Amino acid sequence: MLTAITREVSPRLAQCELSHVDRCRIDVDVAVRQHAAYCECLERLGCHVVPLPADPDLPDCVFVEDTSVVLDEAAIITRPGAPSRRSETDTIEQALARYRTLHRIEPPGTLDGGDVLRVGRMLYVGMTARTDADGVAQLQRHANKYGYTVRPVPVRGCLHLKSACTSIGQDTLLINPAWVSAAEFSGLKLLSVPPEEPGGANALLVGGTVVCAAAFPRTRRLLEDRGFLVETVDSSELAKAEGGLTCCSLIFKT
Ligand code: CIR
Repeated sequence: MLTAITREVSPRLAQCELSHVDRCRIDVDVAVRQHAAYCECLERLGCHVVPLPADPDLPDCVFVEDTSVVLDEAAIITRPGAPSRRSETDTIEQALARYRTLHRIEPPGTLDGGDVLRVGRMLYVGMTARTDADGVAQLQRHANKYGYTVRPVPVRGCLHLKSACTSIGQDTLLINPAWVSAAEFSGLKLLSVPPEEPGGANALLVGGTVVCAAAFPRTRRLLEDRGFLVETVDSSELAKAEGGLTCCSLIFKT
């Protein structure tokens, strides 16, 4: 079975962290509706959704992906790179303790889950403003125990590695080569998003279905033409907070 941990949208979402996106007005009610539709989509695709309550003091708490790295054998609670996001991990840690042995990234290291792309036993880790060398080294120490290899990957022009590429199944990565070099992923099949849809590279694989944001119709068509099963959700309001589709859930086997 697949379990998906999600967290409700904070009423203070508009005070979120922003790095590569200009601040514009965010309608929290719309974000809440879009997030509910996202959770329904996960349920439709077979996930048991575990919704956690928002913390009004944590504007970015809906973006649970950044708070941990969930492997089949254990979970690593991160230390998010943005200081305003550090205490998001408390609630997630409590929720994950039911399912996995926990390890933690300790200060001074930083690591955002959005920078960790898992492909089989390989963990590609984006070197970004949120994830530093100490965070990667700590992740490596924990993950090595379970037989995973960690490979740091340079990223430019976007927030996280998974803004630039995501795994869509069939040994294939959906990638925006402007943000991460295709050469980092030798041995994998790569599908480049249309250049006019750079954010399309953040798609979410759930079971055998690729969930794609409604803002990227060309990416959707490309995926369908290549035989992928695609579902679309509208996440435009969460995108104003620099959130993609992977960042709103922690999906793992239970
Ligand atoms: C942040 O800057 O931390 C949030 N506003 C957005 C985080 C998105 N997380 C993700 O894509 N994994």
